[in-house]
Amino acid sequence: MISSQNSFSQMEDFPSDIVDHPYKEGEILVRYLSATAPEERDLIRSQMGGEIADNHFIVPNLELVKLPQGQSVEEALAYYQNTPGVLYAVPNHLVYINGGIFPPRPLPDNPDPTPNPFGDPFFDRSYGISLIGSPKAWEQFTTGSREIVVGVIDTGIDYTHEDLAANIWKNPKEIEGNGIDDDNNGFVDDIYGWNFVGNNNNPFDDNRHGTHVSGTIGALAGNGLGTIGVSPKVSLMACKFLSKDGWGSIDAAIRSISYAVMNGAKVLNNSWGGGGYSQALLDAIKTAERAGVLFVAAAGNSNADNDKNPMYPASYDAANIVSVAATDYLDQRASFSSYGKTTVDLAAPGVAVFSTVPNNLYGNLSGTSMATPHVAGAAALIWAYKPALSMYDLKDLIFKTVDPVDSMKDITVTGGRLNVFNAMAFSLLQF
Ligand SMILES: [Ca+2]
Ligand SMILES: [Ca+2]
Ligand SMILES: [Ca+2]
Repeated sequence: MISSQNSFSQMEDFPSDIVDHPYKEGEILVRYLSATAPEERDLIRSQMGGEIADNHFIVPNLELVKLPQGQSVEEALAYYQNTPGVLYAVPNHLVYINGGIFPPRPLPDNPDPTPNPFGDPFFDRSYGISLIGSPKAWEQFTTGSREIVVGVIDTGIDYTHEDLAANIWKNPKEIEGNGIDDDNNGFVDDIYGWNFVGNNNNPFDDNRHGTHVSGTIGALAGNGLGTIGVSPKVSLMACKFLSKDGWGSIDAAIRSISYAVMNGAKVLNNSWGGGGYSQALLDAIKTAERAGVLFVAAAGNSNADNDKNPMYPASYDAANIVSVAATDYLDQRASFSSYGKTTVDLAAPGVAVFSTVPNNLYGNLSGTSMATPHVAGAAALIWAYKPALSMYDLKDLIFKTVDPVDSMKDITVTGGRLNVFNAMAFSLLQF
């Protein structure tokens, strides 16, 4: 039943850092000034032989432009960037998952096993859920709410998994399998989310990363199976934009953010990064901010100072972003975890994290990818308890109630590791 013996060797080939910021050939992202009329855009595009490949973005006046055969991205950027009416033109950068590293040694015994409140057989392996005070929060405050939607922007989710299925978001206004876009949201038969890699309605996880992240946010409690997530009741929306091998493009990330925000997600889990600075992605995150959506992002696995070497999207300057470092079961910094006194906010458990993987299996993975969903799950649990909290107040609450830990002192904004119980207890005093 435990899948830790399964091989997943392609993960070991992942680059720890990408210096040259790869992008997709044959297309770029162009944002026009709002005053540029549609016919002017058509003219600008046609003069270079470009065509609209996609414009279903939450960012107004943004298009993915397909370049004509033989035209380089550099040529196209030079043209669009120097054309009146264009706000900016940027490459369609590639990004990758920030986790999936197999722990170098077997999981040690949980140093402080919390009595299992629900009897789920492997809960004591998910040490991080206890370390951040989740069992006390469930006992004293809430076990969460299906009303809170978390967008898992990742490799997809095994939405049939025995320890997740009852917490998977289902589009309430869409009728399955009738070939009609019943809720008129631009996506036909989108029941669990969307697959932005294959552009279809099946966001099933063909990697394992997204399913693992999902279990940390919201594996089911009290079902006699597996483990328990930080928010045992929640709605997990599957926005698949990373491929089987863990890579994705900025345009698909923006479409995922657009879909999640427009379909009711309050928290976005982003266990991915890379690709350098993209104004288009930042604009999408800022649009999510205006919708009151929290954007939780992995700090990266390069053991780097993000203040000097930013990891995007975690390092963008947007007030809804929470950048998450990884600590282990003793609150030591994970050897791979990036950090940053002004750009990385707090830590959460990210070493040998035990969670769900596809096909009703479970396994341990490490990465800031695995730390990030502890924070996203905490945000969902707090919001279930205090739904009127603004996104800014929620973020502030999480930051000011961390457990201070020596390993994060002076290398993160808060100097501490997430404690969801403290946050909820403190919310009684302040809100
Ligand atoms: Ca639909
Ligand atoms: Ca339908
Ligand atoms: Ca369970």
